[in-house]
Formats: sequence, structure tokens, C-alpha cells
Amino acid sequence: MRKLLVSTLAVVGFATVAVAQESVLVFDIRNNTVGNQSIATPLGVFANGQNVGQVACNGGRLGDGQVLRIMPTHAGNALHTGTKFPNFDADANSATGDLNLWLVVKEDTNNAPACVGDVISSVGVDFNVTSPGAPKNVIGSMAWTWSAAVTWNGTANGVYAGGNNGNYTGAKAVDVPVNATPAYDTTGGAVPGGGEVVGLPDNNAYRVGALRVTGGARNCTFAAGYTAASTYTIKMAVNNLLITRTCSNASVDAGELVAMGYGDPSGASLCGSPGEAPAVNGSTSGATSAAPDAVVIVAEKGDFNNNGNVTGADNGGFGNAQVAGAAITQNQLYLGEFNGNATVTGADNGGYGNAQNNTAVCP
Ligand SMILES: [Ca+2]
Ligand SMILES: [Ca+2]
Ligand SMILES: [Ca+2]
Ligand SMILES: [Ca+2]
Repeated sequence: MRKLLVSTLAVVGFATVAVAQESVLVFDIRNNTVGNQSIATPLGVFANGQNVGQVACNGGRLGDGQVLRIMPTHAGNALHTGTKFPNFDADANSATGDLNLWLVVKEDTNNAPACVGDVISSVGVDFNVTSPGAPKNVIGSMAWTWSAAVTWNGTANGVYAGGNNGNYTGAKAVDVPVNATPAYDTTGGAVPGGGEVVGLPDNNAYRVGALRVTGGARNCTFAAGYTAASTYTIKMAVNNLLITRTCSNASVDAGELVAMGYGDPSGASLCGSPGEAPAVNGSTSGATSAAPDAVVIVAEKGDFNNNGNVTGADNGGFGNAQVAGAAITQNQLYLGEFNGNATVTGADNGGYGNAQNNTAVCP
């Protein structure tokens, strides 16, 4: 631990070298389990864009699931319960959802001599939320957990700032490849080319953790533009543990160049490269992503005209979702899917009708 921290501190202050990326951190609502969550063989809807700017980045693979749609929490009825799409966290609660964080580890590009036996030795990352206008549905809470995909010597889950739409700070994990023997051992660590076989064309990825987001109590002050006001962007930032790489040889690292995000889920077209540019230097505490890395939309299922309520004015949008077929968008599928089978058909009429019948129940 001590040796790692010394080497970590030693590289603080190096200027960012924005010529390449050595690792990528990217959110996706999928965890790559089979079926609806596979990133290597994605459900067709993910190839149709994320509906915030309508950008489809890479055919639906890793990075095309950066928009998390969750319902607000209802106290007066059960509208947010059940197994409606996407239900990727499998808790039968549409007010909760996961932003899985994937780490892609590429070869080092700025070490001298070239890094041997390299492993990601620390990941310290914050998640900064931008709150839009009003009236809106709020984010109620966020909670981070590290996954078992990477073996770390120590982790800290960090804290949610509290209140509505606060930031999440202090997620930290450290891997110490040098043990007391002393033998250099990267077993279980995040190494170049390791991880699961998933979507990026030039490397594999590890699912290092997940940020679980829960919608707050439904706000019933409805207005046009309600969905836009209930749309939050999240940007990653390096925190004081830094994001670092350790080598088994005596190489000097000019900093881990981390691409935060894959394209911009809020709409700017940054598709076509495996990782958002410019990369940030993981040795710079506070360095932050230039573009949003995830979007959270707290929206009522059935509200196709984006005013917060589910009424006859939404019938046209619901009908369009039913006939969209293979061209259905992520937004249409989220809004129109009520019976948990990841398609919008007449079998969803009952759930949609129930949403209309209960739309006056607040919260
Ligand atoms: Ca859920
Ligand atoms: Ca480097
Ligand atoms: Ca509506
Ligand atoms: Ca359905």
C-alpha cells in the first residue's frame, strides 16, 4: 500500500498529454448478463440510439446504454412496481436502476521505458450531477458498490451528498501488486486486454461497479417540458485516490490517460472512437470529463408528451410505440412497456390504462 501511494503521489503535477487514451471508463445500464443485458449481442433497441440527441454510437454495444430511465416513487399506488422494461436490476421496482461502470484497459502509451506487467492500481472517481430546471421529478438517492470483477486490496464506496440531485463522491478502489514476499502479482487485477468479452473493438472491459439511482417522490406540478427538466447529466471526475497504473519494471509513468465516457449521451456526436476525447490525466485530482458520461431521466411511464402526466394526450405516442417494430427507440420502449417482455404491444394496454387511471394519485 505504501509503495503504491508513494508512486501515485510522485506523478501528481504532470501535464495532461491528450494524445491517446490508455483506459476508458464508460457507463452502461447493462451488466452484460445474457438476454436483455448482453453488450456483445445487444437487444436491438440499443442500436436505435439513446433518444437524447438520437445518437447511436456503435451498433448498440458497450456505451449505447448510457441513458438510465427510472420512474419517480409513488406513495399512493403501486405504479412504480412490477417488472416493466428495463428492470435490469431485477428488483421489480421501476424507480431504481443501475448505471454500471465499465473499465477498459489498453496498453500504456506514455511510459519510459515501456510498462511491463501493468495493472490498474487505483481508481478514484466521483460522479457529479447537473440538475436541470423545474418543475421536475427529482433523484432521491444514489449508492455506489464495487463489483467482484476486479480483485482490489481495498475499496471505499463513497457517499451521496444528500438532498435531491446531489453529487456522489469518494468511490475508491486500490490494487497493490507488490506484496510482502516481495513478488509482483497482478492476479485478479485490471490488466490490458483482460476483462469480459464485450463491445469495444480493440479491447475488453471489466464491470468495476454500479451506481444505483433511485427516483424521488413524484412531483405533481405538471408542465410542458417536464421530462427535460427531469433529465440529469452525470460527469465523472478523478478524486484524490487518483486513477493510476503500476508496472513491474522501473518505468516512469506520465499519468494514466483516462477517456471518461463513450460519446456523449446528452446528444453531441462523439461516436466512432472507443472513448471520449480528450482523455483526462488520472494523476490530476479533480480532472473531469468534458462531456456528460451518463444521463438519468426520472419519467413517468406512459408520459409520451413529456408533461409529467399520463392522459389521453399521450395516446398518440403510445400508439406509435406499438407499431414501431424493430425501429422502436429506447425512449418508446421505456415509456410504453408495462408487462415486462421488452416489447410494446396490445398486451401493454392494461398497464398503460392503469397509468392513466392513477395519474392523479400524488405522490
Ligand atoms: Ca429497478
Ligand atoms: Ca501512462
Ligand atoms: Ca403526458
Ligand atoms: Ca410489453
